[in-house]
Amino acid sequence: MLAAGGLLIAGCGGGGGGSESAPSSSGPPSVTTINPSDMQNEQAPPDRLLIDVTIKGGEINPLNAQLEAKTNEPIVVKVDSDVADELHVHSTPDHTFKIEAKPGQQFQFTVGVPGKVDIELHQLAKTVATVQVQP
Ligand SMILES: [Cu+2]
Repeated sequence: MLAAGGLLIAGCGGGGGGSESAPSSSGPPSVTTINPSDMQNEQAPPDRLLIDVTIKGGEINPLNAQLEAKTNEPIVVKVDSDVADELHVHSTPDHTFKIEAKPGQQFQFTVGVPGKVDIELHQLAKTVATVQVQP
């Protein structure tokens, strides 16, 4: 986890921890600079989770990704693959999708029970991502 890196992206629904900001009035006068470059690196709209998976030459991307979703939020898995495999979503109930050796495959599901959901490739025996499903 790299949560301490200061790369907190606002609006992801995560976070949760209380931020303790001690007011320091003893130091030098604080320079307030208004920075017009707001970092906005949103990759996916907040109402669904898109996972872009590439399987090529036995390499899987991403691998062991840590993602978050909400209950009943659509989760879309896009797969470009050069081998046939089986995508297994360890939710309750679980989902199994047949992956073919071709690009542009798309699978969608929702998870109705909060918890950790592993998305696995059973032939390659790898975990693509683990989705923390929030209630
Ligand atoms: Cu499985």
